[in-house]
Amino acid sequence: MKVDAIIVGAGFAGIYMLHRLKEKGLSVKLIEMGKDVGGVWYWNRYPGVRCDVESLEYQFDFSEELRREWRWPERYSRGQVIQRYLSFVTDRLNLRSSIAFETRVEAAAYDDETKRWTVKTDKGGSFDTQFLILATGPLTTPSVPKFAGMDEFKGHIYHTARWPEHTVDFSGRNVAVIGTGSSGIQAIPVIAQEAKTLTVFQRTPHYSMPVTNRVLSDEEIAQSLDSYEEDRKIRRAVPGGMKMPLPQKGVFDVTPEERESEFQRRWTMGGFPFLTAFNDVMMNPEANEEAAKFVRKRIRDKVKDPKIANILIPTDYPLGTKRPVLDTNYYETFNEPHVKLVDARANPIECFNAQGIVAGGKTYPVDDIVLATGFDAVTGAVLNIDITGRDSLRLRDVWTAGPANFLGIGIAGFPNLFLVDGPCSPSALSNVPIAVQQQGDWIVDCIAYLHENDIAAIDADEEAQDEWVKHVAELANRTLYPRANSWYLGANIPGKPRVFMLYTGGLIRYRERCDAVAAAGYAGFRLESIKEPVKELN
Ligand code: NA7
Repeated sequence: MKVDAIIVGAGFAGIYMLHRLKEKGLSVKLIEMGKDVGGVWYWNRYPGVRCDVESLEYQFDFSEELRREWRWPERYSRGQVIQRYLSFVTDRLNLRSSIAFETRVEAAAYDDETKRWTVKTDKGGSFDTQFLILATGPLTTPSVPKFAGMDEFKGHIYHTARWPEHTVDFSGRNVAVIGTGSSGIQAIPVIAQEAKTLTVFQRTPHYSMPVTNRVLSDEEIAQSLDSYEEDRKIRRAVPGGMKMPLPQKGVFDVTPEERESEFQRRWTMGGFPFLTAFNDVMMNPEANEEAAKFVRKRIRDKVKDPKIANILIPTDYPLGTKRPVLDTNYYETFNEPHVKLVDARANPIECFNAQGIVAGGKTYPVDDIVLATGFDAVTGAVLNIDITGRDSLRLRDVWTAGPANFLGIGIAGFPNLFLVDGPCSPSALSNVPIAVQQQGDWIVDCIAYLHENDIAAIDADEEAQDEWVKHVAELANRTLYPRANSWYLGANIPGKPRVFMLYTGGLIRYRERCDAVAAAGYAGFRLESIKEPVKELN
């Protein structure tokens, strides 16, 4: 089948790309491995799954009608509600017929003669397309640790990112959860309410802040609709792409009393505003430590047994450098008599056996095991596709030392391939629905420019790419982010190169750079027509 563009992935990024490209009159097919749209919100169905960005922010804002037609029930949405929202958007924009569901893209190869891609799927389908747009998402490929004896375990093993569609009933069952990132911390209090016993295996303690979720009132919804235009502007004038109280001062610009009071105020608000109480928390280790000390105190307040509190309290990496978690009753759950915490750092998991999990020489018998062990993040889903560019260059070989691209959008040697919400872009460090609209608009404008100027292919220049990768690393190194073993760095996957994979400079700076490149005739990209050899425009 011959099309103008193939999009891979039906999350926020893919749906927006599909809408914009169809609007421009291109023939487009979106290929999605799930049975429905939603991306991470389709697959993450585990108990307690919730977004850590507020509902009124975490949605598209390109259409006032869409906003008026959808009613968010809660301040922080359940994953299933966001999936339903994306399904609503898909139908409302009449996009469903352009999506091939339950289909996985296995390979994509570029032909330098025709300047087109051949995309192959697991259903035997083959597409001939000019543009290949990878909207595969940063949190798509589950990380499933290979514990010895997994096959011997007699009970059920679930992964939070591949939760069954049917309801899983844990009543009367002895359950183990491995992992205490967002997925584990959200699931643990909910599973604990149902299970007979719950044993949590924690390798690294996380910093978790109260989400303070609540039902959204009609007044709040009406107010957000009244300020639709103004809020759109605000989102584009702040680095994170979401309306949130911004800091004016550094931690040490105020007295200790003022600091404590501001931390407390933000803590009570709930959610990420705590992290932005002061402007140097993510940059200055001493400032960060003040915020971390506040959180540690709150954990001690919540957990009755000081020995358990000690295991739950992070001390060896800065607050916020592993993605902080927003929870409801996480720490309090460890006060329940049927909930046990195993320090899997002091007593590493050795293997599974027929009865359960063996850690520190002891068997913990359980009926069910929940792996909340995260993702091969940011690059996993891209590299799962066997992508071959110019001169038989394989992306898997090119990215052995970490992801490289220009602007987080184009990869040198892989013409007409665009990444959305991918490595070296703001992605999960910003408000994703807003970030993907900016990147999507840039890509649509770029494709229009190519058409208008009779250009058959666009390819990132290697020098521009090297400079961008260096810039992304330099920005990250100015922050505290590289100081933790996080998925941002690939540190959670054995053998993965340790490279900070996201752009920490914020959406404003990122947009300015993207716009400057476009305004200069796509400087930093090589533009090629079918007949002529490479034309250097920069
Ligand atoms: P995360 O945040 O990567 O958390 C995974 C957790 O699983 C984390 O506590 C890991 O410990 C733990 N883990 C992973 N492998 C093992 C093994 N082999 N043994 C013991 N423990 C292990 O993934 P999530 O799904 O919770 O969240 C991902 C993002 O989704 C989140 O940041 C939000 O953006 C939404 P570790 O810390 O590596 O020691």
